Amino acid sequence: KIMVTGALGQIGSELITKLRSEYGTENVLATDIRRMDSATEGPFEILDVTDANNMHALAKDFGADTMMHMAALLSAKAEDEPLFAWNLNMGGLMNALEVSRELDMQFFTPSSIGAFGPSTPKKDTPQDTLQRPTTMYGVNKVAGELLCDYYFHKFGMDTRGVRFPGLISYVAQPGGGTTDYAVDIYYKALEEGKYTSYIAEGTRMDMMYMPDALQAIVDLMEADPTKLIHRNAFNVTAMSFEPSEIAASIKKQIPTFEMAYDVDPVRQAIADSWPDSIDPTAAINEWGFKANYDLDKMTVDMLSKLKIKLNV
Ligand code: VAH
Repeated sequence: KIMVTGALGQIGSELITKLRSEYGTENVLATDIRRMDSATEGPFEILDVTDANNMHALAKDFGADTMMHMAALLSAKAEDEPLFAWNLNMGGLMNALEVSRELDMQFFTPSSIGAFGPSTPKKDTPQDTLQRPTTMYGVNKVAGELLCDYYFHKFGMDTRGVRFPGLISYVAQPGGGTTDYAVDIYYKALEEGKYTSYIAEGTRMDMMYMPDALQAIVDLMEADPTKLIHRNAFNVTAMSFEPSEIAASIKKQIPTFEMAYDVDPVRQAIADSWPDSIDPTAAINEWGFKANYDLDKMTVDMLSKLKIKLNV
């Protein structure tokens, strides 16, 4: 029985659907700080992850044996409000780890390519390498990785995580990320036929389509623990592209699409501090990670799904 925090977030909102189809609706408790807008079936509770007592009570009452902690403030928002980001990202994580330890739960939380910094090798970034991020979000992610490994070594907790690249999806729009230009571009391509990117041409970053991200979570959590050399957190990626390449992929489907640039220095600085492409070999070798969507396959699926969602 799985408890999910941040169930209304970009990953959380689709993770709930994925987990309920894999394990049964009644076995997945969705929680978030506000009520679900669309009245979907299945267990849901209001939870502020900085409230340890409520988190413990909900997990205990539900009989959860697995915690998937997805609630967090993303990179750009965290740069705007670093203190709030620290309290939410680290306070929430510590509560989720403690509740999971007390109730003997298996544990998952995502890290990010944001856990790397300017001094990290940018090409084929190794699984084990220098991590000195220059953003509050990155500090939170590195600290989070170390904390999750600590709970594994110190308390024998079954903690597992992946370093997600930028995630692209059409269900819930991301809030406050840096890679979100790669989501916004699809909406604007259909709504306006053009997009003005806040990330500069030539800025290469790792990306992944949401279906591959959700499958990676399930595959990692079901992996044979004796095969895991690493735990928190595995590099995973499906593709690496820069704005002009996603624009070209969209142009193949919408020939009249036009791309422009108006760089946002804050989010550009964040993007520049991250790797260009990371090496997912450890995830492939230790638990069979694989991605099914490349850029063009993702573009075709995103545009077809958004045409329905936007009714265009
Ligand atoms: C962000 N989408 O932009 C998130 C993610 C790697 C990027 O951490 O902050």
